[in-house]
Amino acid sequence: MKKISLTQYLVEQQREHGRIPAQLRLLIEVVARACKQIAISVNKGALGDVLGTATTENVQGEVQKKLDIIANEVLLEANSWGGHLAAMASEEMDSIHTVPDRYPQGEYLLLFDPLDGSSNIDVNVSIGTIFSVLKKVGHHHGVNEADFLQSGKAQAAAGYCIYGPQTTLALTVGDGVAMFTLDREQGSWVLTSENVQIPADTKEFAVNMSNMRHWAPPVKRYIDECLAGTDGPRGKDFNMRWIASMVADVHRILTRGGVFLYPWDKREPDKPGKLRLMYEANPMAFLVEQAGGAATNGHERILDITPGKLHERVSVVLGSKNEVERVTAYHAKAN
Ligand code: AFP
Repeated sequence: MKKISLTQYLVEQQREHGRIPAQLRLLIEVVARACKQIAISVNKGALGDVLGTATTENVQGEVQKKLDIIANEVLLEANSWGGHLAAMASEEMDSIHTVPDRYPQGEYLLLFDPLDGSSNIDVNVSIGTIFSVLKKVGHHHGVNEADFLQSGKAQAAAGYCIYGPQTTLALTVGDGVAMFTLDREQGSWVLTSENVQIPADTKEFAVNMSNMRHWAPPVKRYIDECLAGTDGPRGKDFNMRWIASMVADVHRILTRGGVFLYPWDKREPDKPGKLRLMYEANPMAFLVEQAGGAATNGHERILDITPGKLHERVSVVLGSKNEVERVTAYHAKAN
């Protein structure tokens, strides 16, 4: 593959497909640069004052890690001056963050989980940043939370950066998925794969098995059949992976296939699931569908869900199309 930079890729994509107008290109480049900055902090580990917990809690009522706050600050600061954004929303902030009045407001809305997989920070396991881009609809001045409540199929772009053995950025603007690896000598993002495709079948599932006794019957049935292997109805053995960083589990699925489940469970029946719709499930569903995979909440396409609240949660089943369809079919039969 020709070694081209992120900038050249975006310019050529705009020339070819016309989906990356100047403001969106600037947004993507600014977010990619912010991820490089976050990677520097992540890679410092114990050598920088970045491990452990801060003294604060986020809107989810979770104790924040120092890196959660650092990553959030980096993204807010990087995106404030460019004139490409009207406002931002983050897992780490109760309400939306509008661009300061001293800067021009743009037409895009940026949502992010600045540091996904926080429970893995202090044990040196891959973590990531997830982002989703919407366009502000309507021509009213100013921006409010309601402007963000658009279904995932309205996304203009989505992506993540995984801070692992390599630092890799995955991106879609609706014309397939491309991946860029950080060249640390040059400090630049280099295109390392494009037109990523998820195999429709797989022998690998990702779920937190410790929750098994709390799942709804269709999920239990699906996993039991995977565990039954060649002697069971699936007639093949399965492997299991659970990294507990959604970015890392999704990256593996984009790279070699698989199915990821974070389903509803009966411990908190009013909570549809653990993962957040707007800045975890929607961007990952966009990427997975663009790579030929599928993503549902067990019943319907994640990208079709109309959000009611900025921080609402959702059940997630995503990855290899045939497996996601099987889990969804088991839910339909159960209803
Ligand atoms: P943290 O950011 O609190 O570690 O949660 C990560 C996450 O939102 C997602 O990245 C993982 O897939 C999932 O939660 C892991 O959840 P469990 O720790 O319950 O397995």
